[in-house]
Amino acid sequence: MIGAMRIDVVTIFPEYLDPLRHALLGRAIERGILEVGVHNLRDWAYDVHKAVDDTPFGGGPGMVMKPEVWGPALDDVAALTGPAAADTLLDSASPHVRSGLRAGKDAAQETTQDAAGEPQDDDRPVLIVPTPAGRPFTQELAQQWASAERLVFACGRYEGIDQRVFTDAEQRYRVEEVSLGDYVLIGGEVAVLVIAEAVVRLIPGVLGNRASHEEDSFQDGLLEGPSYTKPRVWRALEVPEVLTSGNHAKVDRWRRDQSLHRTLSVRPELVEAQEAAGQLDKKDRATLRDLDKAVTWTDPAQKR
Ligand code: 6GU
Repeated sequence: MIGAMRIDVVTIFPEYLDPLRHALLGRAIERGILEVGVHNLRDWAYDVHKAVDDTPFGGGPGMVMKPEVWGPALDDVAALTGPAAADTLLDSASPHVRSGLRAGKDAAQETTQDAAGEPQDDDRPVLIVPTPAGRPFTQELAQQWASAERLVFACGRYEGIDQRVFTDAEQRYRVEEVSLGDYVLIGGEVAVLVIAEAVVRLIPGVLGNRASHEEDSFQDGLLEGPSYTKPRVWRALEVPEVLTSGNHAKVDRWRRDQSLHRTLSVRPELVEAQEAAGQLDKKDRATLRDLDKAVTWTDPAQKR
C-alpha cells in the first residue's frame, strides 16, 4: 500500500510554488500519491485595497500580516470551504485518496490527551509555518510529517504574521514553526519547496525502486561518504580499490569509516551526538581514534 497526502500552501505569490509540479513532486501528483492545492491569501482580503498587512503594534520597521485575513484563510483551507474549495489542484486529475487508504496513518498520529486526560489520536492537519524564528527543520520532522494525511503551509512575508493567528489555529491544526537554518529568507515560499521535497520523497512509493532510505545522510545521524561510478580511472583519478574488491563486508566498513571521517571533519557535533546516544560501536571508536581530529576530509580517490 502506498501513502497519499494532501499539501496546501497559502501565499501571496502562488506562482512561486510552480516548481512543485516538476520532477519528483510532479510525478507523485500524477500517480495520485500527492495532491497539492495552492491558495492566494489575497482571496481572503476584505478591503478595497486587498490589504494583507498593517503596521506593527509597538512600532518598528516593516509590516505584519493581518490576523483578519489569515484567520479565515486557514479556517477555509482546513475545511476546504470558501475560496479554498474552488482552488485548482496542481496538475492532478485524481481525487484525494481518503483516510481508509492511508499507509502509515497510525504512525502519523501523535497521541495527545483529551479533557479527561485520556490519550487521543491527533488527526488535525499539520500547519507548517516557515520562519527563521522557528525550531530547526530536521530529517526527523520530515519523517514524522511524511505519514501525515494533510500538511498546510502558511507563507509569511514582511516581518511575519500576527502571532495570534497561530495561537488560534491550534484549534484546528498541529502548528509547527520551523526554520531551515540561521539565515533570513524574504518569505516562506522557497522554504516550502525545500520542506515539501524533503517530506514527499519519504512517502512510500514516491521514490520508485528505492525501497529504503536507510543509507541517506542523517538517517543514521551521520553524513554519507563519497560515491563513484565508471570509469574506474578518470583523469588519472582511481576509484578506491576496496569498492572494486567485491568484498561486501569490507565495502560496508569502508563506507562507515568514510562517513565517520567526513562527519567528524565538517559536522563534528553530529559525531558527538551519535556517541552520546550510544550509536557508535568499538570499530567506530577505533576509526575515530585513528583520525587526526584536525584532519579535513578529502576525496580518497588516488592519483595513479
Ligand atoms: Cl523556514 N523561512 C524564512 N522566511 N526564512 C528562513 C527560514 C524559513 N529558514 C531560514 N530563514
